Amino acid sequence: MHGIFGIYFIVGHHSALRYVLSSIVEELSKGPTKVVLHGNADPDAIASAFVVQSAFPDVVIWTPGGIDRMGKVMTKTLGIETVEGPDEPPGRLLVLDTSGPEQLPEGIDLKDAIVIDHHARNDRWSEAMYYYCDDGKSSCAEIVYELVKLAGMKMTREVALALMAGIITDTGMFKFAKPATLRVFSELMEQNGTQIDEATGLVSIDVDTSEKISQLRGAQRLKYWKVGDKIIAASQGSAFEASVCKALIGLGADIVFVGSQRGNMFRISARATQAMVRRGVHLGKLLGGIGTETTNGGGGHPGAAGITGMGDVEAILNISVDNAMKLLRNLDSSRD
Ligand SMILES: [Mn+2]
Repeated sequence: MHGIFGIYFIVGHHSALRYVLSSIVEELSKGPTKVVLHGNADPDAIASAFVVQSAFPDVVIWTPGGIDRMGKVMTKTLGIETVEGPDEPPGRLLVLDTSGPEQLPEGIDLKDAIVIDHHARNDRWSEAMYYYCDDGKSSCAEIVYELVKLAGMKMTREVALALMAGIITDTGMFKFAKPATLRVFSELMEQNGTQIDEATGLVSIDVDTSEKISQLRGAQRLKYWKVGDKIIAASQGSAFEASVCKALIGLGADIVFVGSQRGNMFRISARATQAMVRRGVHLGKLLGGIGTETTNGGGGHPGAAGITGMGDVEAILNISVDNAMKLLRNLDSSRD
């Protein structure tokens, strides 16, 4: 099977994509399966795993890199069981919602793995037996929804609500949703009699004081650069990078990078406004490029991305800002 899917993807033929999904359905029906999720698994990842667990036999959800706060509210409310620890559970490996292998524990064998994702296409997954990547989807939940529909599964209310919550969080409450996302969402509501507030309730968390302080510190340490009438900002902190990014976008920045250093490891989150994305900014590609340049792992969506690795956070922040400035200048000159 190796490599065949790559050809289908380039052809992009609808029935060919469906063929790959049906092959995946067939494989998962054999069981057992261990679903593995990226570190700090978010509601989209958790929802996708939960749906697979409900539709196929003997599915264990493995979260070796932990679960984020919204994901934890969701697992608790829906009673979703996950296995944390470093020990690999038995079963066929299914990787969901994960942009690259570097987001998983080291030494995982990808030979028989199935990878389903909606981030920018990543050649580092080429070892996997099946790599189904649809970066036209706003969430992994939408792809998994297709998958279980093909499997002929009868959806429960809980499963529908989980998918809705995954879509809501990955689209920033529909801000980044595609028309097809809304069609899936309305289908989920209609067929299961579910309401939007039930789904948001699965992922609602109070912002605690430590997060607010991280945001304030991020603002305090902020540096910014002007390119034309656009503003690129960068800051450093020790926690809540994504939340600090959001706060700095709220202050008026168009593109933001927030990094933290832990020992010799660094972590950077990046965000761009939708207006920037519409003008051609793709932070997933921008950070992915840095990952290749520096052998760190980076990737993500056009408007939200991250990079982790070994090295000096300040240096990588500088490279990120430089690349973003170049990108904005190029976009400006290509418009003239
Ligand atoms: Mn996702």
